[in-house]
Amino acid sequence: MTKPASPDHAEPWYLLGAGNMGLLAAHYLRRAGFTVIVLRRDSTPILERTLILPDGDRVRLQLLCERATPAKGAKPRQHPRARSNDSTNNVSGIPPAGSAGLSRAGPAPTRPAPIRRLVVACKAPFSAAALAGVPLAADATVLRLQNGLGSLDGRLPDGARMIEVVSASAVKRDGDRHRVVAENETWMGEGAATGGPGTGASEPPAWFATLSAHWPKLHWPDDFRHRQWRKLVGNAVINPLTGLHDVANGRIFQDPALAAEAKQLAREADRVFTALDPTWPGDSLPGVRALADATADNTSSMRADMQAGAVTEIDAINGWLLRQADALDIDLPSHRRIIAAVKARHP
Ligand code: KPL
Repeated sequence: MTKPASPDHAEPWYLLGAGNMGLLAAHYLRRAGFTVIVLRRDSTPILERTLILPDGDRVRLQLLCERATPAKGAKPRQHPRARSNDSTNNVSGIPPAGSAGLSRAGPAPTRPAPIRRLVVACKAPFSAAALAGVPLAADATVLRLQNGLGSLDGRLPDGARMIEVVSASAVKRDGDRHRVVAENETWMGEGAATGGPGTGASEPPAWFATLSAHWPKLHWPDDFRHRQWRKLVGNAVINPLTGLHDVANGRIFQDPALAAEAKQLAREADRVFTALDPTWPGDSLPGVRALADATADNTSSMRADMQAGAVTEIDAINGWLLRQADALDIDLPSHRRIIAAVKARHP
């Protein structure tokens, strides 16, 4: 019987949403020695994907999968600590996960073991459906790696610890390959329930130090909330404008009409943030412009969704701002208009 690398490694991380960012998180978690198990609605046993890192290195990811909810008549989902070590989660071309979570020990439980660590990386509008029936432990730790805000509010057990993840990294899908275009800063911080605006006052969990040694540029900053809001305003300006006008991010500030709309959207967002937190520095536009310039050739995620005829994340991004504004009795005419325009294009 092999032992996990440390007691902290014994608890596997489950992943909901094995898309671009979910796979990148899975790769870093595995590099840090954690077991990662993908939760799926179908019975795929192993998910095979290739991650191409910025230096051209190819990482062949083979991730164990489990059904998020057991199929009728199927054997109950086993806790991975009770599963035999057949090495199937250990052939990814990245350093092995020690034997974390894959020992031969222990009898099969008679009911699904509650999940204690979960990464939610699905698109925000699918959060409710993705979480339905997932047996989360009352004290589960949940990493929310999604655009926008509020998509998990009211959807987790009361005792769960939700940690927000904001990443400036970019990954592009190309068939079964996922190309990491940029490995940029990633910030983690406490979810809304425990962290006050701009405070980021909490301590990181014990596993954070292990993970940050393997996840490049991962931080637990004191001003997490402000960083999260800066990302939100970037998405609230760039995503709907690029989606509606079907342009790359860099086009926004080259086109005077789009630049004027961007200015209005940023200004309205600043009014909301300032009302929520008087220490908010305001003047978000230069940061939005810098983000658009830094990702000039990118197809924003909302543009990609609209090109694919899919539902967008507008409700979690601009919709979140509008819900805050409504509660504060602030009018956001530009956001209202752009939300309606994007939603009119939803399938
Ligand atoms: O996060 C993004 C997105 O497309 O969702 C930006 C930063 C706008 C990059 O395209």
